[in-house]
Amino acid sequence: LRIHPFLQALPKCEHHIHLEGALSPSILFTLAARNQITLPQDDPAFGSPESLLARYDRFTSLDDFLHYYYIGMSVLVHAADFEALAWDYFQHAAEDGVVHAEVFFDPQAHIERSVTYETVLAGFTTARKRAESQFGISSELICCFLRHLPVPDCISTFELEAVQASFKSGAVIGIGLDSSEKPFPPEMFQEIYHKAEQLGLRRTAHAGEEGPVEYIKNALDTLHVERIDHGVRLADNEALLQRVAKEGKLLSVCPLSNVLLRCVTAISELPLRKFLDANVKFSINSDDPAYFGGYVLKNYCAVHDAFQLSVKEWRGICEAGIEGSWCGQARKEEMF
Ligand code: ES4
Ligand code: ZN
Repeated sequence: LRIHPFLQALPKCEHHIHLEGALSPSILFTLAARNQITLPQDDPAFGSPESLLARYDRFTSLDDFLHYYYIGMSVLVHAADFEALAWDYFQHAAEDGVVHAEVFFDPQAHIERSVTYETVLAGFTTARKRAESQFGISSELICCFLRHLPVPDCISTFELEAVQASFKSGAVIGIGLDSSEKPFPPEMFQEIYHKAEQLGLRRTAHAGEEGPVEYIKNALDTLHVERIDHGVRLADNEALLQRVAKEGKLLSVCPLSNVLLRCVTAISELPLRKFLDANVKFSINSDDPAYFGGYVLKNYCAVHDAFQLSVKEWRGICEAGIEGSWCGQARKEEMF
């Protein structure tokens, strides 16, 4: 895999990065020791940062990955831990030439361990401010709900005073839906998305990663999402593909993630040529960079090696990413 200086220099926006997925094995072990968190003793993968990293090469599915993802984040306890995690991500983002990042986080996974929403938000906010002042990277936070948990749990988290306050202040601009996709179809979460729409929040959802193309349609029809996370299965339905193109909705595609979690066997199998030809907008993203072998530039390079896109096509992809971002118009114009 070559590093392409041209791709590094493009004004890249990232729309699909789970901050908890930026937890590197080395930070994971450091925080586990500092916070006296016991990692599973019965899984040799947790023997050392090196053995854990080696295990990440052998994910068999989304759920196999999520098992490690939820154990990993159990080491995050204090605001300083969340700050260190986000700061590590923003340093990589700066190196990779990211100008704007809209980042996901999973509050339920922390609240259920008695880590407060305020703690999580405080750490992330400190890191975001530093990324803005030190690197000029603008960012937004998107609060994700875990679809494998009972819907009432999602709703009560959404209704928490601290969560509502973060929406009202603009600290968090929107909501997402993640974790195990099947058998948790988007329409289960209508109530929360309708409440979010009424509050004027931005809305996205993971759909068509492991789940079928119908989940993409249902996310659009029942959740009124403005973006689709992954959406690779969109290629399975020509009419829906045309509709997404016409509505100008952006897919946040995660190439290395799709290979590592075996949604496709190779990057070349992704329907990116089809999306370009049909005018379906997409951005390229890292998803869980510490788990999937690389940050966003590595995803760009892998796509280039598989598809040999033209300079014009690359510029078009980055322009679509800027247009599909949820920042203000003034910031968009700076990025072009
Ligand atoms: C995720 Cl790759 C992926 N899919 C669904 N949920 C997730 N949470 C973190 N990474
Ligand atoms: Zn994701």
